[in-house]
Amino acid sequence: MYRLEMYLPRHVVCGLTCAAFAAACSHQPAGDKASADYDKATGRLSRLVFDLNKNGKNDSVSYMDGTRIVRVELDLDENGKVERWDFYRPDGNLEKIGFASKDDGVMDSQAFYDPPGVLQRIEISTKRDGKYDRTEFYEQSVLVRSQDDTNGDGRPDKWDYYTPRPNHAAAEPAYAISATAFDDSGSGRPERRFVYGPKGAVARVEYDRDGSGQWQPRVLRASE
Ligand SMILES: [Ca+2]
Ligand SMILES: [Ca+2]
Ligand SMILES: [Ca+2]
Repeated sequence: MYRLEMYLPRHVVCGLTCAAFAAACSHQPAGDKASADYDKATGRLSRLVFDLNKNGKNDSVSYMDGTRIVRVELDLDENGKVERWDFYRPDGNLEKIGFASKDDGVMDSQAFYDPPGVLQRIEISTKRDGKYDRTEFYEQSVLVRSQDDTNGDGRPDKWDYYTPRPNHAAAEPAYAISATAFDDSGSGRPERRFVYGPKGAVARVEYDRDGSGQWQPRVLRASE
């Protein structure tokens, strides 16, 4: 995943405010030109339209507060629908990236980053209705936990836990699922969980009905 702020927008911003822009434009193929809009009241730069993949057709829009990038919208396959949104914090660091998995202009996932640019979590709208009902949590870019709101009441009711697999084969995931927990009564917390064995089969079922944090195991019989 590339970091947009590392190359183009700042150059474009600079280009629009200094003589270097004219030189840069001379290397563009024939076609669309980059354009800029300015706030009528303040005169500050508010919007840039430019050709990120340099094929002669504009594909990206950067919303600006002067020289600060607020949000960049990307349509790099130029089908007229945004497939990616980059959001920036006031300090210039990347806050999150939104994606349209169907390349139709409908954002259905958003990946959040901490200030050094490290992935923290991904929120997913599984029904693509603007409600983010699944969240995946990452540590060192590896999935460690996820939670789902399976009944749409706005609260998670299913949790999955993952164990990193640092020596995994290239074609295999970097994690293995270690447990799945459920909220059976609507309490808002895990009450029952499946703990998986090393080969992925359920090794035991545990209960924490009273929310004490003390899980009581129940060993499965062969018939179960
Ligand atoms: Ca283009
Ligand atoms: Ca597109
Ligand atoms: Ca729920």
